[in-house]
Amino acid sequence: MFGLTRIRIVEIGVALLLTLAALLFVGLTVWAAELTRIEVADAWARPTAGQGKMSAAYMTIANKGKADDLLKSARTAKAESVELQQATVTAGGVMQMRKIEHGIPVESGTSLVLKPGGAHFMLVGVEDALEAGQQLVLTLEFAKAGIVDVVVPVSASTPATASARP
Ligand SMILES: [Cu+2]
Repeated sequence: MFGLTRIRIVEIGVALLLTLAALLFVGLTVWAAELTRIEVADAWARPTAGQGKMSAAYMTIANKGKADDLLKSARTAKAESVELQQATVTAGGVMQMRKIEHGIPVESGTSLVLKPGGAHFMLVGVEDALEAGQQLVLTLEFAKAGIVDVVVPVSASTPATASARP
């Protein structure tokens, strides 16, 4: 009889441990999700011009997680490569674009605004022309959040939903 009781205690102990493990797993999953939460809004990309094989994409990337992150790179099936670029206007009024080499930090609680005249994605080697009304999928890679796929509508100018935001 004593033996049975001991087995019972072991069973209860195992059940408790499994419950604790399950709770810990759920807790860690929630914690990891909170640590890295990237939200993208107002994405759009320019149509290609004529025979041109270039396009640019813009969006607002909000880091709503608890950890600082880094936008490392981007890619799309529609282009040979996607570069992070910074546009600047020289004293002479000439627009220049240079490649951003080591990604762009997105600190916790902040938003990275990629917009015409500022930082943006440059799509290089776009084989099939992009026309307004189409869309493409841009795959972003973050140091902590990992892969984030963004559906990007092609539009000739900043969509109304994008400019309406503060
Ligand atoms: Cu550019």
